[in-house]
Parts: sequence; structure tokens; C-alpha cells
Amino acid sequence: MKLCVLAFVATVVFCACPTSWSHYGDKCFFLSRDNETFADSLKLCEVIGRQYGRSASLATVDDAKTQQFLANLMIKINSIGMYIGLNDLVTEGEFHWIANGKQATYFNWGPTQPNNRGGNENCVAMRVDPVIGFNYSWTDGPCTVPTTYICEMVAADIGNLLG
Ligand SMILES: *[C@@H]1O[C@H](CO)[C@@H](O)[C@H](O)[C@H]1NC(C)=O
Ligand SMILES: *[C@@H]1O[C@H](CO)[C@@H](O)[C@H](O)[C@H]1NC(C)=O
Ligand SMILES: [Ca+2]
Repeated sequence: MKLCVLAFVATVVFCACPTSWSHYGDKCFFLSRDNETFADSLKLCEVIGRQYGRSASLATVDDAKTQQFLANLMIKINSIGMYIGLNDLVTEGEFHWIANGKQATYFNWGPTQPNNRGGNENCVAMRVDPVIGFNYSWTDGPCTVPTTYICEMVAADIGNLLG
């Protein structure tokens, strides 16, 4: 659902989220088409956010409803893998959300994940691979593998615009 306010005087439409972003809760989400490393994904989210004067990051998926919302967006574009903002780059096995620094409490790991394979898997993606049981569930992978990614930023407060 797109939440917009039409200001008749100026005939300008203010939307909670820009075109091509999806509104959920108090956030806007964007699914990339380009494949980037985890670090470049984060940088590009930040760059895109600045273009809207907002602070953007890689997506925080901290409950089952957000997981479901993002899975449904991935279905629409036939995506089979996207970085989210979860990583254990600082301390092995301790997963933090990059947007707010908080340690994760909700997880949706796929089978045998996270396994830190080769001692080198610190960045998390939502993955689809029915053969091995991944249904938008999470895998830790090497941060250098280029993958599409999901950005988030705060939705504009339409309530404030209305006064
Ligand atoms: C991104 O990677 C996927 C999987 O390897 C590939 O199918 C897709 O074409 C790539 N997208 C772009 C824009 O290069
Ligand atoms: C896979 O996930 C999607 C999105 O959450 C859901 O609609 C579908 O029922 C799931 N499929 C299986 C086999 O669990
Ligand atoms: Ca790891």
C-alpha cells in the first residue's frame, strides 16, 4: 500500500516512500537489481538514501512479519538471493544489524546455517533454493560475493506533513 498526501495548494504529492521503494511499518525498502559485495551494497544504500535526504542502510529483518513482507517483494522480482544488514564481522557468531548496531534476536536461518564455512562467512543473505530447503531463509556467506541487496530507510512522516 502506498501512503501519499496530495497538497492541493502546491499540487505536490508527498509520499512516505519514493517511487520504487516499498512501504512497510515506519520504513521504506528497496530491492536492488545490481549485484554488489556486502560493503558496496551498504555504501550504495547510503548513497541512494542521501539522494532523498534520508539515512539509509541495509535492511533490518527483526521479526517474522518483516521477513514475510520482504520475501513477498523478492517473489515479485524472482530474486533468489539478497543481502540484508546482518553480519558477524566483529565477533564470530555474534550477529548484529548494521543499521542500528543491535545484536539480532530474531533469526530465520536455513538448514545448517549459520555455518561460517571455511571460517569466512560473515555476511547474511535471504536465499531461495528449494532443493536444499532454502525458502527466503538466511545463509551466512562470504562478504565478497556480489549479490543483490535490500536497502531500508525511515518512511517520511505524513502525519507531520498534515500538521
Ligand atoms: C546478478 O546475479 C544473478 C545471479 O548470479 C544473475 O542471474 C543476474 O543476472 C545478475 N544481475 C545483474 C544485473 O548482473
Ligand atoms: C516460502 O515462502 C513464501 C514467502 O514467505 C511462502 O509464501 C511459501 O508458502 C513458502 N513455501 C514453502 C514451501 O514453505
Ligand atoms: Ca561468521
